Amino acid sequence: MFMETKSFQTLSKLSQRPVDLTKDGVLTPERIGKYAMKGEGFDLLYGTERVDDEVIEALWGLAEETDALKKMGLMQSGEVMNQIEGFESERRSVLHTAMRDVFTGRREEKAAREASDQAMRELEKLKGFLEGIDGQFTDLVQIGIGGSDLGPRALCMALEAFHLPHRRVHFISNVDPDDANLVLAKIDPRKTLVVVVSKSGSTLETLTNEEFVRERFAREKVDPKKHFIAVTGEKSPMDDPSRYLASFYIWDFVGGRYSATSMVGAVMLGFALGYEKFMDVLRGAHEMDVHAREAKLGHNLPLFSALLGIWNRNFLHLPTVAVIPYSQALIRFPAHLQQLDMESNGKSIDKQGNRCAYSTGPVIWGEPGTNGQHSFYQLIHQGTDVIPLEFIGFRHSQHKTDLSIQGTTSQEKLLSNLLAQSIALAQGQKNKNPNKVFPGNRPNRILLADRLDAHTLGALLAYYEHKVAFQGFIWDINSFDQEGVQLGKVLAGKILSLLAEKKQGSGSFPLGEALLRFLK
Ligand code: G6Q
Repeated sequence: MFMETKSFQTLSKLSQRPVDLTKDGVLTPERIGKYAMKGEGFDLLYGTERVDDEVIEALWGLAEETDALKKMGLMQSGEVMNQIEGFESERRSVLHTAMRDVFTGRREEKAAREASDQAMRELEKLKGFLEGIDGQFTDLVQIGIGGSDLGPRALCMALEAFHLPHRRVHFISNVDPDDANLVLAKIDPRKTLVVVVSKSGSTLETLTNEEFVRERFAREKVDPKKHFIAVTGEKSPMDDPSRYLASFYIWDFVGGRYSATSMVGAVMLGFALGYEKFMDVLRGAHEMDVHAREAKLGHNLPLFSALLGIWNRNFLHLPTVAVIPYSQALIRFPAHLQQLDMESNGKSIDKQGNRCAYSTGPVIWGEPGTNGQHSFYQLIHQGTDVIPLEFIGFRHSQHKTDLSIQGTTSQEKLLSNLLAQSIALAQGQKNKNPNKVFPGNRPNRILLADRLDAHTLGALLAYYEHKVAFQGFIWDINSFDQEGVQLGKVLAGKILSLLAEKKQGSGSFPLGEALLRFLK
């Protein structure tokens, strides 16, 4: 479907001669002013992408021909989206949006309404729970991995400026005992809540770390039943309320990497920020959900961001994307996006099971600016590969304290760096000395908001979720399963069984046995 569209043909032709941003008179103030889109508190500045009016028109045409908006509507109404037709697959609705559809905008469709009702019940339970434990705990340890760690951790770190006083949050994800030991060295079990998060209730790393931490509590004569909380799927192996102080539920229609706004992130964020501030995260996400499904072609921010990505990936043939937040608080956000994007769109068959004859999800990576400027920007400016960038910036810092040094505040210095990089990458620099030549034409765009607070963060999270989903819709791939991740779990399980069988092979997995020899 993707390659058969008329827009695909048009874009292929246009990509023979994309706009040259380094040419005199191309990158003008008028262009910067014109190529900007607004919505939900964000400005998307894309004058530094290699697009012109014709390309933009064809990109919107591509969204229309592939029914991208219709599919977003179907997803948010609870239609089964997670499947490969004609083959065994998960066959599930994809309803992470229902986790925040708990305010005014309840959907009429039964599946979506039931999902948001379930979410509301868990939220009310959480509210009561948080009131009940108020003043009893100073620390919270979240144990979980993948989707049960990355998104929640990124959000927690992003909002540290707004954490309640005297509340600290720690994370254990890696089965590396050093991870757990490091956290355990910082906490007093008597004053610590432990939230064990596993949708499946069967993830090796999480269950191992739970036992690791339980053992420490038991050693210190602290009853885990009064400190441990479970967040898991109903009827999972972890669904045993008798072992926990409280149990909260998540459902199979919320994918791990889309679960930060479900109970997977809610318990920890509710503890850290307070219930009401956590609800601001949901509010921001909900507003972006409504925007993603209702804003029309030409005005839809995450859809346009998805289209610009497709232009760079499929027509300019650029295989990676760097996401660079000019915000220290977003230090783990690229790691979350790495999972969100690459686990969702790292696929090479379409929804009918056919091999894709086109590229799909790019490699996503990133690190906050300005720090990145002092390391990998060298390659970004002068390397042989062109790397598109998505900058994220905020007009104001989270903390009100700032200082004017030599005429500018730190926040002004941060933003000036962002703007200067965006222009330099697009425009390049001519010089007689080849070592000082910057080729330019390095596509990039800026997503700008006022301040990184709970509401804006929720909207930012949802913006990226929808960008990824839109790309999947246009590429006609299933963005909601993860066979590649499942394989790793199965193989590790096999090797572990061998190791447990007296640490010598059973003969059933010779390659594993061969590798095990190297551990001796
Ligand atoms: C996310 C993935 C994966 C998952 C982890 C943890 O979309 O499926 O990262 O979140 O493997 O799984 P559990 O929550 O089931 O422990």
